[in-house]
Amino acid sequence: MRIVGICQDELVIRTLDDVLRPSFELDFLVESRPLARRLHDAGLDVKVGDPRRVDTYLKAGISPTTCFLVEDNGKRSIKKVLGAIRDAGGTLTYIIHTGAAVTPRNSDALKADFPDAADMDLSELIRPALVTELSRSMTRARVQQYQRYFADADRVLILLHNDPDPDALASGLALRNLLRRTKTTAIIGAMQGVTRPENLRMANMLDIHVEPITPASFQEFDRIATVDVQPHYFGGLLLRADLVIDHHPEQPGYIAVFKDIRADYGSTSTILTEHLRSVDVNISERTATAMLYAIKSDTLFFARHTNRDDLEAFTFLYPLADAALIRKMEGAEITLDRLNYVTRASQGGEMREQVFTAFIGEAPREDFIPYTADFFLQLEDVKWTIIAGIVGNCLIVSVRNLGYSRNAGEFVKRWFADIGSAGGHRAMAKAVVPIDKFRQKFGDLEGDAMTKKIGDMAEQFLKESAPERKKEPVAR
Ligand SMILES: [Mn+2]
Repeated sequence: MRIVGICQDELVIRTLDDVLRPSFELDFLVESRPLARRLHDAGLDVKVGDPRRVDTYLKAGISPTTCFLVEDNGKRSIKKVLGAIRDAGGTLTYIIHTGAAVTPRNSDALKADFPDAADMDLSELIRPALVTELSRSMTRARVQQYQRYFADADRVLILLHNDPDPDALASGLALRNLLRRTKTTAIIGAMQGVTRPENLRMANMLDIHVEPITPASFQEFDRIATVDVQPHYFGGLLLRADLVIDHHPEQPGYIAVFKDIRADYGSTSTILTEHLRSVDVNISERTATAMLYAIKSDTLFFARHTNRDDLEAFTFLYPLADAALIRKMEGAEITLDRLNYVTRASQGGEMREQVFTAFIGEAPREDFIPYTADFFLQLEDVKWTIIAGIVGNCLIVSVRNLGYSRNAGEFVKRWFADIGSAGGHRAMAKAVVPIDKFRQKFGDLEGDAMTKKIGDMAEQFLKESAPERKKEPVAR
C-alpha cells in the first residue's frame, strides 16, 4: 500500500519514515526545497510541490488506494490541502495532529467539510508506550529498593489476611519470588488459615503452604511484609511492617518502610505482576497460574472493580500459566453445602428493584455468605445482592454489586459502622456485627423479618445516596 505523507516538520517526517517504511511504500510531499534536499540525501523518498494544488497530486500518480497522511501542526489551515486531495480523487485521508491541542471548533469545521478524513493525535499515539515505559522504570526503582532492604534478613514473614483468598495466596508466592527466597527463608503465613473449599484446593494444587502465625511469633522475623492487606487489619497487633503491597483503600494507623498501595487496581496480583515485569524476574508456571487465577477471581473475571492494568497483567500472565489447572480449581467452587445455602436464600430471599436480599440463618462457616452473595449476582436483572447470616455470635453481611452506581462499602458503613466492623470497595463489602448489638439497634428480628429489614435498609440507602452520583468526577 502506498502512503503519501504531506508534512512540514523534519522530525515528524523522519519519525513516520522510521515507523512506517518497513510495512508500507512511503513518499513525502514537502514545500521547502532545502528540506527536501536534506531528506533526499538521507535516503527518504521526497518530492517538492504545492500541496494545495490538485495537479500536484495528479502528477504524483496517485490511485484510489493511495493513503494520505496530512500533518496538521496547527500553524496553517490544512483545509485547502484536504480539498486538493479530494478533488484529485483521494479518498483515504488521515490527519495527524502534531501541534498544540486541537481546538474543538477547528476540528469540527474540518469534520463538516471532510467527514471521511480520520483524525490521529501524535501525542496520543506515543503516550501509552511512553507512560508504560516510564512507570515501569519507576516501579523498578521501588522494587530494587525493597529487594535490597530485605536481602540481608535471615527470616522473612509474608503475612496474609485471615482466611486467605486466591489473591492473597498468589501475592505471597509472587513476593517470595521477587525477594528470591524459598519457603524456608520466607514464610507465607496467616493468623487464620484457609477455609473456603476452592481456596484450599488452590493451595493444595499449587502446593502453597500457609503457616499459622501468632502475634507472639512476629518478633522471630527480621522483616515482615503484608500483601493484599494492610497492618491496621490486625487490630493493633502489628503496628509496623517493612513492606505493604495492597489494592484496598489506604488506611492510617501503621508505619511501613516501603509500600505500594493502588486502590484502583482489581487485585494485588496485578501490582505484583508489574513488580515482577519491571525487574525481569523469571515467573514460574506455578506463580503465573496462581496470579492469573487471583486476578480472575478478585475481579469476577473483570466484572467488578477492574482497570486496564488488570487486563494487561492478565494478558501477560496467560501464556505463562496452566489454564487447565485453573478450570480444575474453579470447579471446586460448587459444593453440596453451598447449594444448601443458595437454596435457603432463594426460598427466603426478596427482590426489590434489582436488589436481592436474603437472611440465610446460621452457618458453620463465613464463606457461605459471600458465596451466596456472589451466586445471586449472576442472575439476570440482579444489580445488588445483600446476604446476611449468623456465624458464631456475629451477623455477617456480604454486599455485592455490578454497575458501580452506588458504593457497597458506604452501604455497610451507613448501617453497621457504629455497632461493628464495616468496610469494603465500591463493588464488594462486608460487615461483621455482634448479633446482640444488631438486635439492640434494629430489634429482635428473625427469618423473613430479617430479610425484609435488610431490604428496607438497601432501599433507604439507595434513595439517600442517589444525589451523590452527580458529584462524582466523570470517569476517564
Ligand atoms: Mn485482593
